[in-house]
Amino acid sequence: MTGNKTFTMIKPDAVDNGYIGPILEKITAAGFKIIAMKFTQLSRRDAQEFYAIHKERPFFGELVDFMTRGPIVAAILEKDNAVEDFRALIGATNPAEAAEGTIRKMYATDIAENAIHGSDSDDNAAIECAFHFSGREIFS
Ligand code: 3AN
Repeated sequence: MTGNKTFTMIKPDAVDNGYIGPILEKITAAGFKIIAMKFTQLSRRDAQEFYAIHKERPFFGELVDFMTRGPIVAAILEKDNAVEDFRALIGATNPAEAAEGTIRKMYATDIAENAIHGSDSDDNAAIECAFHFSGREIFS
C-alpha cells in the first residue's frame, strides 16, 4: 500500500466546457474524499514552477499558456493507494489512448488540453499539495 493523498487540478479546458460537476461526481463516486479544494487561476510563474520538469520540452510554452488562460479547480484527495488509483481513474495522458470510462476519455480535448491533472508519485503528490495549499486549508 502506498500513500493516501494525491493532488489534482481540473484544467481550464474542462472548467470552460462545464465539466467541474461531472468530474467531481466521478471522483467522489470512485471513493476519493476531498480534503482541500479551491477555484483559482494560475499565474505564469505558478505554471512555470509547477511544470518545471517539462521546461525543456517543445510543448512547454503551449502548456503554460493553456494552464494560465482560465480558472482551474485544485484539490487534495484522500483514499488508500491514492496516486495509483487516481491515475487509473483519469486515464492516459493522451485521451485518444485513454480507457473507456476514464475522465480523460470522457472529458478531455486532446493531449495538450487533457482536462485533469493527477500526481504521478507520492513524493510529487506531497510537493504539489504543499505548492497549492497551506496546512490550515487541509481538512484531513
Ligand atoms: P500527465 O499529466 O499524464 O502526468 P505529463 O506529466 O507527461 O502527463 O504531461 C504534463 C502535461 O503536459 C499534460 N497533462 C499535458 O497537458 C501536457 N502535455 C504532455 N504531453 C504533451 C504533448 N505531447 N503535447 C502537448 N502537451 C503535452
